Amino acid sequence: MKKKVFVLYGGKSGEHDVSIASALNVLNALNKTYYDVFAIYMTREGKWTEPWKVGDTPISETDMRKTTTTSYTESLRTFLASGLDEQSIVFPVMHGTYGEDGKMQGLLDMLHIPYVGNGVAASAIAMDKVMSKELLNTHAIPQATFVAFTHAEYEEDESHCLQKAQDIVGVPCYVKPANMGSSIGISRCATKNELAQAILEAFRYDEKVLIEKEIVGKEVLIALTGNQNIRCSVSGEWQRDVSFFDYEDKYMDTNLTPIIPAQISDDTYSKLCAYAKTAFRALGCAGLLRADFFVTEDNDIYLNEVNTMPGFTAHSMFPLLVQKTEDCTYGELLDQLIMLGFARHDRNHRIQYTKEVTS
Ligand code: G1L
Repeated sequence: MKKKVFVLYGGKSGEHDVSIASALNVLNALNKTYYDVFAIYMTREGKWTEPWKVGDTPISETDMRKTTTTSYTESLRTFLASGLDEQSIVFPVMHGTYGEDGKMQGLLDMLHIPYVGNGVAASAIAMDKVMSKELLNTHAIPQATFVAFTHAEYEEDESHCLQKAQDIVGVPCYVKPANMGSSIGISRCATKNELAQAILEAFRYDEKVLIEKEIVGKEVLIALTGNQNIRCSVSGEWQRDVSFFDYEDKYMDTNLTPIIPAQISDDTYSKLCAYAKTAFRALGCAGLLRADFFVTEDNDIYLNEVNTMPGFTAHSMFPLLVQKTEDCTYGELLDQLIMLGFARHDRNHRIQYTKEVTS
């Protein structure tokens, strides 16, 4: 019998369009001889559309933005009644329902519905840059020196917080909202005079703010796949093509070319893999993780961030790294992740069952 794959995409987040681009690739690449494929769109307003079936004919971005919306509860009911069975799996190509990761995963857990990728805890922790930095610190993974404040702490004693940031982190530094979902609200401070302004800016987007020391180095990415057995990809980096001018003679620095493997030594690569695997285990990841590092001129290594829901178009680094490592297609990567999703679900079921029997 064919498996059913329900691809969830869109959502109430800044990454709405990123989600659509990624889900478009996923929907078209899923092998329709193995799977009955359904797409479920959540609008920017947070309304679910009816699941619609994707056939052999490739779909377009216009198809994906169709909004035959019903209210949240109505279509949630539709979704749950839409013929989910033992052979069904959800592929969530979006951040959590309301921008906080882990919520959709929690809902699916409670309904015993298998899904692709990371569970509640890993998704929620990775979403919060402060929580993930604190957790990974306890596993001796090198990271840029940082401090973090809640809005309440900062309000209570601003000058103490500023002093702490200067003493522990110093400048140049980056000030970021803790929430992983927002790429906005991030500033670089070259002098201490810019700190207060940058912190206030970051507090516009989150209750918690992270201040971290600037690391000068190149960013090297590693893709991890698996559940208990973690597989580490080759490394990758983006090379910025600065030699482009557009027709208006404006400087374009948006051309990024992937370099796979990254230009690093074998020794550095082994260290990156070891740290990446430690991070995967520390976060309790399932299915996949992208670990992003800085490698300095002196080959010092710092983990920059982990991503439980990495960019996922056919040209994104995560798929490219896995494809290069496993010598597989984008479609075969999806098969792998789906298989891992079912395997994790079966294992969780067995654990729950065993506990019931022994109690
Ligand atoms: F399901 C997977 F494979 F775990 C998965 C889910 C979501 C991989 C990658 C993503 N990525 C995204 O959802 C996004 C980067 C498009 C966020 Cl909006």
